[in-house]
Amino acid sequence: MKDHIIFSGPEKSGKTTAIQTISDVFLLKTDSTYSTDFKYGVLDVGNEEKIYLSEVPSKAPENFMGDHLNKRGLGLILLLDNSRTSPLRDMSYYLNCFADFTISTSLAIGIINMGENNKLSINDYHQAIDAGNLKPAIFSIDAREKKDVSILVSSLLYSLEPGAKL
Ligand SMILES: Nc1nc2c(ncn2[C@@H]2O[C@H](COP(=O)(O)OP(=O)(O)OP(=O)(O)O)[C@@H](O)[C@H]2O)c(=O)[nH]1
Ligand SMILES: [Mg+2]
Repeated sequence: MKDHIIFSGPEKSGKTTAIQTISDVFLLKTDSTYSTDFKYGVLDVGNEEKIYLSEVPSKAPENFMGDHLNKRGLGLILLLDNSRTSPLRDMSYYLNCFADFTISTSLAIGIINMGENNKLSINDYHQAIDAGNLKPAIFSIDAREKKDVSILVSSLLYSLEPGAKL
């Protein structure tokens, strides 16, 4: 059963914050069944179904995509930080790390700190990604705002299953 959403992205791009912001069960904790420390949250989607929100560390994230996450992953939420030196390079690095996973699942991208500098627009991200033939939803978000993170997660779920509700 596919019931995990993977959160990844560079360090301090808001992964833990986003999971915490949207999690229904406020028990963000480490699951010792994984080989490393995984933070995760839980989203209650009704009918006693739950979606697990799992944070993959920023460094060498593909190394943490064990069988469990590969089999149970619904898709990837990639968080980027527009205030970093090379956010487009960050995007291409993480998309590459997860290429095998996203090809068979789904992808949505959230970008924090869009308002704080005018370096890049959402359109710049879209154009950079076009080269890869991917058309994910890309949103400017504040990972501390529940509405923003909900829209991002919803877009990932809608792209998988029209009619899915949060
Ligand atoms: N300006 C801004 N700050 C944010 C946002 N989301 C999180 N932060 C802050 O950025 C810092 C890092 O947030 P985390 O959620 O820990 O980021 P992370 O991606 O989990 O970081 P690592 O796990 O260490 O890679 C914290 O101080 C947050 O309060 C956001 O959308 N905008
Ligand atoms: Mg974190």
